[in-house]
Amino acid sequence: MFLSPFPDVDIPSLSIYDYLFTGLAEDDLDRVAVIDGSSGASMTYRTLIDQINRVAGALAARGVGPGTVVGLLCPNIPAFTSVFHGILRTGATVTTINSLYTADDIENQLTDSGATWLFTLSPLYPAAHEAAVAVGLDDAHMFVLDGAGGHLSLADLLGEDAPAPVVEIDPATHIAVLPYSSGTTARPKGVMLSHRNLVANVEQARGLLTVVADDRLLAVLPFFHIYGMTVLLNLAFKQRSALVTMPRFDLTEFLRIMQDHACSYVFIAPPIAVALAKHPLVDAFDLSSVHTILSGAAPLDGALSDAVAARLGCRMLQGYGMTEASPVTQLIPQNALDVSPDSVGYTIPNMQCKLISTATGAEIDLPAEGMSEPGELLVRGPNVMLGYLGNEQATHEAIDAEGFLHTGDIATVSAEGVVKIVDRSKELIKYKGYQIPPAELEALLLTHPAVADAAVIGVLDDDGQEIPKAFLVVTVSGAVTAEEIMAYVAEHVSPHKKVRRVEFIDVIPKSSSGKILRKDLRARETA
Ligand code: AYL
Repeated sequence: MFLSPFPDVDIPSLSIYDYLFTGLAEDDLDRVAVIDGSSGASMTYRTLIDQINRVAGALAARGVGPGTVVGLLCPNIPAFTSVFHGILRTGATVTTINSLYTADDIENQLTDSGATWLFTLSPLYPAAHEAAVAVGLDDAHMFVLDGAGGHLSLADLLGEDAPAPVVEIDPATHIAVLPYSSGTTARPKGVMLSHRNLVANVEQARGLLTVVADDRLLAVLPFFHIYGMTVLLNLAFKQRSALVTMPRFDLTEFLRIMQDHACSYVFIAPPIAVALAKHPLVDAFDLSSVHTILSGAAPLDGALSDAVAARLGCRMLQGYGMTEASPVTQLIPQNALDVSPDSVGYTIPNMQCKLISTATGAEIDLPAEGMSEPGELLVRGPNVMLGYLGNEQATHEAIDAEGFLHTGDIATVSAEGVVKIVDRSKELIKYKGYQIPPAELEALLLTHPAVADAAVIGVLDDDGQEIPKAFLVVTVSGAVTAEEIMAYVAEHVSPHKKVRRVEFIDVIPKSSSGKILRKDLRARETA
């Protein structure tokens, strides 16, 4: 077992609302909390807290409270922050929904999470409404933040001026959020994160990231995903800094917003690092305000990291973790200048880790010097989820009897405790940091009449970024083209899940029990 090299931090036993928003000094209340990157409109902490309480009041008056699950389907706009925390303030649980999702995906999450209320925004309204109708959620249970379809808007709720409820929340057991993750198995599952999980992860990470009140954090990574939720939304508010929101990634707009709003701390996933290192447009903007960039959610190449740092003249950090760990478990700290950009840095405070052999399950010894043997990384700490909603079996597969979460990632660790992620043993594919469960694409491909068998794995594109590739066996040779297959998939899935490469083969390699031998397919790729 290896521990965090940092001393434990105290984790206050508070609801996320009390932890972030109770007892702010007057000076802090007057600070800017959120800036809409597109329009420049801003909101102070005073306004934010007032909105949170009004949203909570309006919801509580409708019976929303402990035990209620509320869906939130909304891109990064300032209103996300007041609605998200407003729902939590009532004691209800928020299930954040990927704003790229199709109506089917939304319906599945609403059903599985048991959501009985839904917040959305007009551009997403058609898909949201279709899903709401399918699960029997009536119009009175749906809010459209900017007002559409005759639904109540955020302005309507704020105008009700209803008092925020008084709720009892046991931080350790009360489920705050239900983001969805496949973990190490096929289907997306609701990840039960308690108020304590969320508070803990901010407390564990903030000393290492050293975000300060004068920082402006660029929030292009979605708040619905745990990276944006914890590292942006919650950590920024704890530090009384300002979030600059962007609803979707567009390189020119991203660069403009960074420049015009003098962003200092920028949070990205690796594909954005590729653009920052290589794209000629970057030179057309003054990015001198940026002192730090943190990449997370997928592997970042060390040379790419160095190239971004050199081009922008900033510090490049990396974080690693999983939705199931709220999410951060390892980080390159702001002040640790000697850590290799190829690594994910040190284990954060209050966490214990293990590496186990993928062959035998035996614990791997730590080296006296140099790097250890590779093994599956196991993590334990106050940020590890309560479990998967309604799925005890998956919970027991993910968290062992000693409380260690099995990450499905293969890592090595140095004598100094620096962790490097070297491979992934689970099936999961990450496209731009988003999860794609291959089994979902395989099931869809099998519904195409010309496809006899299918397997999907992640492969690297020319920029070293992971993309999904399908291996297909066709019913009759020449019955379908790669383009037709890709178009068929694109019609049925949300854009991030599209199949981006196709290869026709004679037979899908399988074990005697019928399991796809993904290793063989991966070996074929690198051969
Ligand atoms: P989920 N390097 C390699 N793989 C990574 C990394 C990384 N830095 N970060 C995440 N992954 C992969 O639940 C890994 O396979 O959470 C892991 O099991 O969407 C999986 O992604 C988890 O995917 C931060 C910022 C952590 C982000 C995150 C991770 C959020 C992704 C710390 O500072």
